[in-house]
Amino acid sequence: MFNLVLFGPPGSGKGTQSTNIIEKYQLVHISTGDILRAEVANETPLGVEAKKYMDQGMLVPDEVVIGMISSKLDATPDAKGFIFDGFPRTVAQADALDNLLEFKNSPINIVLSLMVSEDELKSRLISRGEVSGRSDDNEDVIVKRIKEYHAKTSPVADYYKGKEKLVEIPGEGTVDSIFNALCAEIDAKLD
Ligand code: B4P
Repeated sequence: MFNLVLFGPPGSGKGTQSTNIIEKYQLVHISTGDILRAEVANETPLGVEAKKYMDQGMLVPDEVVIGMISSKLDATPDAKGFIFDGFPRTVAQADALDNLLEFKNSPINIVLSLMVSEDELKSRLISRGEVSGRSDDNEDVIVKRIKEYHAKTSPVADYYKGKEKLVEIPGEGTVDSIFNALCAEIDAKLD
């Protein structure tokens, strides 16, 4: 199995690059953002609860997100591997993921961290908001999401650095050039 974490701040291109990576490497895509948005759209109890946090640019509580990941892993026992997009977003989530994967005897192989400046993040998310209709893509909420990232998510990079799994990739440039840089790192790990 090959397990990859695509890491980075909101708007760094995790969703964009995951789409290309799953196609090339046949990995199962697990995006906590997509799962949560589907729960919100279906107005499930989990979605109603999660929306309160998402609309304010805050992270959804760890226990909710970890439970979702655990069921997703159980639902695809024959996967060749997983790409985790937008998860883990706290050190507690990173710890829980390591524990879940230990049961499968298949640890995280690599964590690719997309590096994008704050001005570029804001401008991408504001542009996306103009077409996506996402309730968290407006300027006020974007600023809060970036703040939440610095407070709770950036320590996850140190967690993986300590395990020698983190590779930083420049996340500005064309989608294709960034994709090529990601593939070079994945291929080097697969060899
Ligand atoms: P996510 O859905 O993960 O949202 P994101 O971080 O904004 O998106 P991403 O980085 O994937 O950006 P994208 O590729 O779309 O999370 C949403 C919310 O859900 C969170 O705020 C939180 O509340 C909740 N949540 C999710 N996971 C959670 C967790 N684990 N724990 C707790 N809460 C959680 O790119 C953005 C834009 O940039 C797009 O418009 C794209 O076209 C553009 N773009 C991409 N690459 C580009 C490039 N190279 N050049 C120019 N533009 C580019």
